[in-house]
Amino acid sequence: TPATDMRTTLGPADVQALTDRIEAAQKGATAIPKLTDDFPAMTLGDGYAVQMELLRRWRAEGRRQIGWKAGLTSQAKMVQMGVNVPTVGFLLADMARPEGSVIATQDLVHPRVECEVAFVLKTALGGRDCARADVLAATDFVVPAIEVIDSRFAGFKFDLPSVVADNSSSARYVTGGRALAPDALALDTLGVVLEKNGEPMAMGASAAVMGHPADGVALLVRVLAELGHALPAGSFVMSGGITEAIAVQPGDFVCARFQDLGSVAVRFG
Ligand code: OOG
Ligand code: MG
Repeated sequence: TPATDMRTTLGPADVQALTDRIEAAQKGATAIPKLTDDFPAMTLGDGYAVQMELLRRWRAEGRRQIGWKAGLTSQAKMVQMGVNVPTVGFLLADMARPEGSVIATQDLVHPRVECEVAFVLKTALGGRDCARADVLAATDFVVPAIEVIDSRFAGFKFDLPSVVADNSSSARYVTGGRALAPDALALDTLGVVLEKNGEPMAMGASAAVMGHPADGVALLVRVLAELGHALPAGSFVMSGGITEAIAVQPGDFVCARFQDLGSVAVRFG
């Protein structure tokens, strides 16, 4: 399945019923079986139909969208999750948490942390042929981020249609460090170390994301173009975890140290 194959099989009633399941699991922080257990014919396009209905509902509730995230853009993440197609998810303003704050795990099922390069756009970006140079030209600055993912599927086990419907496991995100213009650093060879309670748990370089993190953003733009979306100026975009994700528990302290961009830290309570 290419990342942009949006063929669908589900009818509107099934999309509503599956969105109900995801919405309840996210709001209640409860684990549910993956959606393909009941709908084995679900496609990537069906997963996005559910995700877009979830986004529509939450925006109708007054929640504000700040941007998007790419997921499963590195080999480490694909191997860890057993899914070999990158995905996208939406980010709401109320998913953000301040650097140095305590993130409540009681609102989450089984959180994990990832280290990612985030992009903030100065101009709009869209189109089916978006490439690295388009992303770099549209970028105001990059900033280091920790993403807290939380699959709503039991055992953190899923397949491509299910994880896409679950908004690519989006839960929380934290930015910190320092913002730099994309031409002020070598964006593809950034070293990163992800620490938990002072111990290095994972390390890598930003090229792990499709060769260059801007390629992760370009992929996201192309997927969204297939879904009829473009990114407005000011969008906040996360390019995908560089290393595998690390599970966290109450009391854990996580610090992601990025070459040139500084560090981001957060605690779990
Ligand atoms: C899906 C989300 C992956 C990333 O950065 O690769 C993701 C998951 O692994 O649960 O956010
Ligand atoms: Mg991520």
